[in-house]
Amino acid sequence: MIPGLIIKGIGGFYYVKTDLGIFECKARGIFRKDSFTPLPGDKVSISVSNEENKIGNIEEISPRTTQLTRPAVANVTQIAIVIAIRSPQPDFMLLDKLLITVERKDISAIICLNKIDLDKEAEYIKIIEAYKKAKYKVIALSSMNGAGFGELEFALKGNTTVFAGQSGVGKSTILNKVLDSYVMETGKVSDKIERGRHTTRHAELIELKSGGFVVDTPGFSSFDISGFEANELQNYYPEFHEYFGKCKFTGCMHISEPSCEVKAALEKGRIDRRRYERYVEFCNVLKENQRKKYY
Ligand SMILES: Nc1nc2c(ncn2[C@@H]2O[C@H](COP(=O)(O)OP(=O)(O)O)[C@@H](O)[C@H]2O)c(=O)[nH]1
Ligand SMILES: [Mg+2]
Ligand SMILES: [Zn+2]
Repeated sequence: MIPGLIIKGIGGFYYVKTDLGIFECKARGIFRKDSFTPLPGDKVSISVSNEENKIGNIEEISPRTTQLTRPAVANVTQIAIVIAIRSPQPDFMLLDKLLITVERKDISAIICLNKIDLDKEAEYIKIIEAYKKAKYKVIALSSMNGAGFGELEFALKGNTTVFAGQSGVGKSTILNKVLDSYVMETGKVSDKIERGRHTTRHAELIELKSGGFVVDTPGFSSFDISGFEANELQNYYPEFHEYFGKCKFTGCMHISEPSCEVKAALEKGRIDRRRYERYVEFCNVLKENQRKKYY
């Protein structure tokens, strides 16, 4: 048996990268019986059935460190959430929901702020500052003039990074530029009807020359946060962490309680107000969902 990495799965075939090249493999019946499906990103052992034609069988799958469902990829170490300064306008609700989702897993997040060439007034600086307060790395990019790509490539090195974010923000364009030899389909923002054809339906790990892998995704316009209760939400805000246990009330949700250190930090400008306001909004939605569930 030889070790490998699943880089893509299509119609029951898995493409496994090994030291001997890429093998087209099937997963043995045993996985199907356990309703366990191999995923791109899985570290596997394969048996070689035909070395010349690079045909093999997946025999074993190593335990996963992480598992994403949309896209279905295993062992992702980093999510790059891409937003554009305009065209389309940044959707900060979506950005924060994505960040919450990433915080709930053992994966780190970076924010790629693309299309800064369209930002003549350098408005993007404010976005960088807001999210720096939230402890996130923000990389300002322009796929048009190449700004920020050195920093991006450094951040990608050695990671398996999934690119997420709204359709049209420039994910595929950024990846094409990073990979330069690998051509992915990119779409115009107006090509809404064509979207299906412009998107990568099968998650694929693409190897970087500098080490590491990237995964493009089709992008989506909305989704809901769910699966946890309102009082947990604060855990997914890195900028709140240093104040935990310092508020007057145990179980403080940092909204209307007196002597709250999070709110004190907000007044001092150490927490971004807009992001805090979205926190309150999400909290109310989660509370409302709980109320509906129990009464
Ligand atoms: N001005 C400008 N346009 C960009 C930039 N990056 C991408 N675009 C354009 O934005 C559109 C959508 O890009 P695409 O990569 O398909 O977005 P995706 O849906 O996120 O993969 C295309 O027309 C790109 O040419 C950028 O940095 N600046
Ligand atoms: Mg795309
Ligand atoms: Zn508090």
